[in-house]
Amino acid sequence: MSTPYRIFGSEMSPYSVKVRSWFRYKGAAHEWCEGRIEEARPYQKLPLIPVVVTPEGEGLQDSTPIIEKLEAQFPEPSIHPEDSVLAFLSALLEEFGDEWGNKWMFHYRWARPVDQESAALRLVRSNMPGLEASAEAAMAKTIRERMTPRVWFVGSNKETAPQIEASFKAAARLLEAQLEGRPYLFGARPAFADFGLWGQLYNARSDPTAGALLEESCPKLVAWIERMLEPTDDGPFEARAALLPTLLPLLKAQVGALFCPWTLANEKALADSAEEFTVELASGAWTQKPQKYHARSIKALRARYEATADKTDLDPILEQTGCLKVLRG
Ligand SMILES: N[C@@H](CCC(=O)N[C@@H](CS)C(=O)NCC(=O)O)C(=O)O
Repeated sequence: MSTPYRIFGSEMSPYSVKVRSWFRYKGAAHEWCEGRIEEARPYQKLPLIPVVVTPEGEGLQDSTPIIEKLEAQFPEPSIHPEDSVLAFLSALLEEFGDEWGNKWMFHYRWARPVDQESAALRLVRSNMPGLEASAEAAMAKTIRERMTPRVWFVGSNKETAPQIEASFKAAARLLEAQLEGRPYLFGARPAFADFGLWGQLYNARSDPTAGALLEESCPKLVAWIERMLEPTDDGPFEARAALLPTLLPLLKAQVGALFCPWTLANEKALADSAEEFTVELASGAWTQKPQKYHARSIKALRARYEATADKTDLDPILEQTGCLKVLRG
């Protein structure tokens, strides 16, 4: 038997489980390597997980390009709807999940003592399995002390915390509506959007505070979170007319009103080498230090937009939901 792909990651890393979910969906032979990051060091260009090592010994990083590259090698069943409008909206939601959804997850994980304690202990168990109880507790304390002040990294602070929490709750309700009568966001099989959003929401659900919020009021979303652990092809994607009534409100209230203006402000701050930026979002004033990685991923999304040959139907949707400006750069 040939060597399978190896995924070096953690159950606690949204981008790692996202890639694993894709591998499971495709039925592509892989080994999940948790707590073994040392083996991946020779392949790692950035100190981040996941790292995928191919059977040929090539190291891949960055979940979105990893999935895009491997999708070309494992094209069936495709994660991209045939309808180019839906395919683009799915890619937009994937980016939104990776970048904005990460704010929900990271904020809830490190904002309150109950979540900090739970996450720190699970991180120790994932990264350093087999420690004795006292060593485990000491390490969890160190991790908690190191991670808690880092919420600023995703833009969480006194001013933005209520906005992040309101966005999480509103998005959960909108996703709940999207999942009414369908197992995945775009129909009977998972799309790119499902993978990006799921990594973050699966992790949020594992944390006490965010998990309780989801359990309380979003049964369909919780069922989807469980389904996406081992996603299956249960039929085709649905048509635009069936999907847009619930998709448009999500795009408008979350992607267009929050994520897109935030993206533009973040990008401008990086171009100006600003230490910090403030942007007026629909939810209020938002101040944070710029996030470097994000400027790169939005460029990739713009390239996808440019590559969409016929934008006749796409542009009006992007315009009405407030998402067009950011894509035109
Ligand atoms: N854009 C990257 C983000 C990867 C990322 O931020 N990974 C986090 C864990 S979820 C990480 O490795 N952080 C540093 C660490 O855990 O040491 C991707 O999509 O793979």
